[in-house]
Amino acid sequence: MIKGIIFDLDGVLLFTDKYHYMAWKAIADKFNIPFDEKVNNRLRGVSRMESLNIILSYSDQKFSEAEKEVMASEKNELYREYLKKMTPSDVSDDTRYALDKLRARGLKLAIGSSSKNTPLILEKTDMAKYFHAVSDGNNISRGKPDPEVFLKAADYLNLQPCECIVVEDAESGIDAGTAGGFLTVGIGCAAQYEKTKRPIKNLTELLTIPELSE
Ligand code: B16
Ligand code: MG
Repeated sequence: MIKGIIFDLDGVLLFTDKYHYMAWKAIADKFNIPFDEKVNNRLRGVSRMESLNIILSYSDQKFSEAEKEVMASEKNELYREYLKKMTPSDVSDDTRYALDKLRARGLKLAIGSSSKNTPLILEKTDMAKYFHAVSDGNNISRGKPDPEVFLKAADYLNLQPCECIVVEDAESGIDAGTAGGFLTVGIGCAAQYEKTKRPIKNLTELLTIPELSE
C-alpha cells in the first residue's frame, strides 16, 4: 500500500529546469561549446559537476579541475540570480491542487532532489509547508542514478521504499527510483522513458494512477 510520495524538484514541482538551462547555456557560449535542449536533457537530475563534465564532453578543449570549479560556481551564481527572483506565484495551480489533494488523503510527502539549492527554492516559493521531509543535494554523497537521495527521503518519512512513489522528470531519476525499489512515475521527458512504470502528463493525473485512485 502506498503511504508516501517523493517528488523530484527541478522539472517536476517547479520549472527551475529552464533556469538551469539558461545558466549552463551562458557558460557554454562563453567557451564556444555547442549546447542545446537535447544536451540539456542529459543534465536532468545529474549533479552540478557531472553536468559540467557532460557539457565539456562536447568540446575539444581541456580544463583543469580548478578551472572546472570556477565554471561550476559561475553557473551556480547565474542560476541563483534567477532563483532569487522566484515567488509563490511560480508554483502552478496544477502543482498546488495535486499537493493539497494528496495531503488531504493522508499521504506523507517528501522532496528528493539532487539540488543543493533546494532550501533557497523552497523558501522563495513558500513550498516547504507541503512537505513532511526534504532530502536534497546537501545530504547525499552519491547523485542520481544512485538511489541514496530517495532512500533517505523514505527513511525521513519512516516508510519503506515499497510504500512510496517517486515522481521524476529525468531518466537518471527513474533509474534511481527503480534501483531503490520504488514505484516510478514519470512526467515530461521521463514520461517517454521505457523504464518509467506510470507516465503522467501533469501532477493532477497522479491522483488517478491505479495505486492512488480512491
Ligand atoms: P544544483 P532535481 C537537479 O535537481 C537538476 O535536475 C540538475 O539539472 C542539477 O544539476 C542538479 O539538481 C544539481 O543542482 O546545481 O542546484 O545543486 O531535478 O534532482 O530536483
Ligand atoms: Mg528533475
